[in-house]
Amino acid sequence: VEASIPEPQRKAWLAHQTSGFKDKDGFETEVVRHVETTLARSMYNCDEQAAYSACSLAFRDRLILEWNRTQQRQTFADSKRVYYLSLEFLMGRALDNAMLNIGQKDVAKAGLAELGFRIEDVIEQEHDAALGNGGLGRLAACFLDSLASLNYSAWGYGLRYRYGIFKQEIIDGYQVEVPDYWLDFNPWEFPRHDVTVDIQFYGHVTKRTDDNGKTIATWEGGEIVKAVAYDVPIPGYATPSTNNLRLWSSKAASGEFDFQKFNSGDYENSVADQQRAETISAVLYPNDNLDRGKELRLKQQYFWVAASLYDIVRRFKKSRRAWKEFPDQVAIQLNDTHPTLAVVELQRILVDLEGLDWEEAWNIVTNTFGYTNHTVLPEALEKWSVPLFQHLLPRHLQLIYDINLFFLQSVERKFPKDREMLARVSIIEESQPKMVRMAHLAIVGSHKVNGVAELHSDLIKTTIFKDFVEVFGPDKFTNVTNGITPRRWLHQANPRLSELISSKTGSQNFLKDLTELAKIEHYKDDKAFRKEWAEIKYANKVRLAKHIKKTTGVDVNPSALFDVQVKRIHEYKRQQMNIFGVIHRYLTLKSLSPEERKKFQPRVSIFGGKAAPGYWMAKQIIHLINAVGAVVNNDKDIGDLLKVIFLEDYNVSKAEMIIPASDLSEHISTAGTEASGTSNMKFVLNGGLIIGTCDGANIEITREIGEQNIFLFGNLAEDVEDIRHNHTYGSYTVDPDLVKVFEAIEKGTFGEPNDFMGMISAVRDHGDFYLVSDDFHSYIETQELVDKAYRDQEGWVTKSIESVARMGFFSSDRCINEYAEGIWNIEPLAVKDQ
Ligand code: GFP
Ligand code: GFP
Repeated sequence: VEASIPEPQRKAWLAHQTSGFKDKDGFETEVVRHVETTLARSMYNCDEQAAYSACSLAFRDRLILEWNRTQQRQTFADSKRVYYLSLEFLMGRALDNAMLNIGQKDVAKAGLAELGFRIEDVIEQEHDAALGNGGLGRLAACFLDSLASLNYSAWGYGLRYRYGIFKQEIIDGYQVEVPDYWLDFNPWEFPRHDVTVDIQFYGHVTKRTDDNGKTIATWEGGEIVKAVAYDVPIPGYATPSTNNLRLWSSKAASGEFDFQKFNSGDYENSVADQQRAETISAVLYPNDNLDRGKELRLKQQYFWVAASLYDIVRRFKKSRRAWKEFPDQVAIQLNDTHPTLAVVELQRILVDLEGLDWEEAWNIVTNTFGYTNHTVLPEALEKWSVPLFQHLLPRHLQLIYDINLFFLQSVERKFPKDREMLARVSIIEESQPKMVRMAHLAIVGSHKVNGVAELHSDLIKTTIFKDFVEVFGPDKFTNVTNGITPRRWLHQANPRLSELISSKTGSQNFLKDLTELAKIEHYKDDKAFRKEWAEIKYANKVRLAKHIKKTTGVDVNPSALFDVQVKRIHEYKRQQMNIFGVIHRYLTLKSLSPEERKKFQPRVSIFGGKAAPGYWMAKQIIHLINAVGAVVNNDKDIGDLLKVIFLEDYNVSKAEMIIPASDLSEHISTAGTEASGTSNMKFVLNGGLIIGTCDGANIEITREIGEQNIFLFGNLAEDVEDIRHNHTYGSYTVDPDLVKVFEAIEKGTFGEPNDFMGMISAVRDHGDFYLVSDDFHSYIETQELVDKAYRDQEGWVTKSIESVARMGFFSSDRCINEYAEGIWNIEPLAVKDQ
């Protein structure tokens, strides 16, 4: 790199190349400089918000140097890069992460203290970057951390939403959605006004034949919207590698507004055009695993993939290689079906714009893409209506028809005259109106399809994608079990535990190789170690108890068992079963004499999570949790024996506080519905135990940590279909304990019963699709086992230590290495001089 800097600039360049602050004085100087110049304030009126801004800017300066060097290193190496296309990146806060990954949090802590600030308060000032709904978006964020930490040449591509996932307020027990305007001051992004792409929508296609008899299609007319790049540096842990997340923002292409309209007095419309363009990247769609087929969402998808592909192709062209080398230089991962249009767009670029033959182009396309599926719920699989496609992306629809034709011809050759097979696998669903099935397109357009946990990857092969296994053979389908980054989810979220672990493993290397956690198992009988282990959990619970008091006014006893379920609210995740179980516990306590009650294990049931705004049942669940809390928390008979807490506005930074404070967490989805889960991994890594069903990654967690360290219950995935069949065609009765719970609700114990009847009748009258009643008895029994196990505090600590020691497998580093080897065929880029 150095050699490429022209002589006149080299000296200045070299002087500028120190990354990291020499010491706390160097850090302070930078903070003061940013306060006084960038922020144009004075140190005498520097509040915590200003201190946060200046501190972030100081670290950003450091990151940018490394970012530049990393980008240059990757450009010079000219080796294969991977592009992770995700409509969601649930990043959370950046400052703490940057300080820890660079390894200068101590310097910042000391420097801020000298300037009169507590680092924790400064970190708290940052607004979460909440560009995601839940697991899928947070997985993408963990992947970026691992890709950078492992020195892979990798970029993320996403949308820069003006509004991330809504902020949740709880008012009178109900969820109220408030817009999340997070961009007021965001030091972590760089606008690149020089990196823009014009994106076309609507219009029509003309075809002509050239001199060689080849048909040339041209997409004309319609409207143009401009995509502007915003870059977010992604620091690797303990490596100078700093990768890029490029987010696209939409802008009217014609500049500020249409001057013709303006001059003719039509000011309103000229502004309206501009607003219409900006709407594309305005909001993240809240997801409830139900595909709603909104035009704006399809516009978002095309806008984002077209801009990203333009950028990827432009970068590829810089190296002047032959097109057939494209898949040797570029791997693109489709995070769910949201970016599937990229398959069609690349084919369009190659055929229409670059003049490649169909076959040659299609070969390149299919060798470039990989597709990750995150759900087997059929209602969540994306479909777009053909008329909508025809209107918005007329050329893409033609290409989809051609892709489908060639694909179906190949199926016909393999399964002659099997028309039902053709209809089942077709990319086009012959419904009214016809629909484009995006998952089918993603499978046909990719060389590998993966699920996110073993059970899930098996299920996609035997259920939703069964026919494709027959068509393509089993090798195309693979599994990569999800993982989490131990940097954020242990080191950052639970610094004391991280420190205790490193004191026993001898270094912080376990943060780079999580299997080193195994070493702590040697200390599981060490008294001092165990004592500190338990103290750390207690301290984390005290911290959460303070937050609960501050935000809900409820006092909770940190010695009680903290039982946590935090995740998106969805019937398949079964928060309703949890709250029914809480009601059962309450009724049991009420039926006991004060003496008998004393024998009960005190519990705090903690819930958190957002309901999609249009998901009525999920909102009812939130309301019931709050209604139960209002009664139980004020019942003098109950006192500390049971508290029910709903924590408002669950997000990444709250997760960092809640997860380390959990004794028990609930991962209780109906077997076969949760693809993997990743919070289950976070909880165990922080020394909490799990109550869970045999679903998703719970199964692999059990295999790693041992059956004695997890509380499993409920029906198995393989039996779910039969049970459902029986609900519909046989006889079924609701579990007697659950009947009592329903009676209490219907009697008005928790307020107006009508408010909760939807939840009851889903179980009692509408076939209990999620098997709440079938699993209830075993759930309650297993909770009793939990109580018993918790009373044996020594035994509990042993389980906790053993579990953490055996969690090495669940690092997102392992996961990324599997993708790199099995799907992307890419190697880390050596970082010299470090
Ligand atoms: C180019 C250069 C990089 C530079 C970036 C900044 O990258 O060195 O850091 O632009 O946007 F090569 P490409 O996007 O062209 O890869
Ligand atoms: C989805 C699946 C989860 C899975 C994540 C990441 O999460 O089981 O762990 O994706 O693969 F449902 P949500 O976005 O639906 O929370």
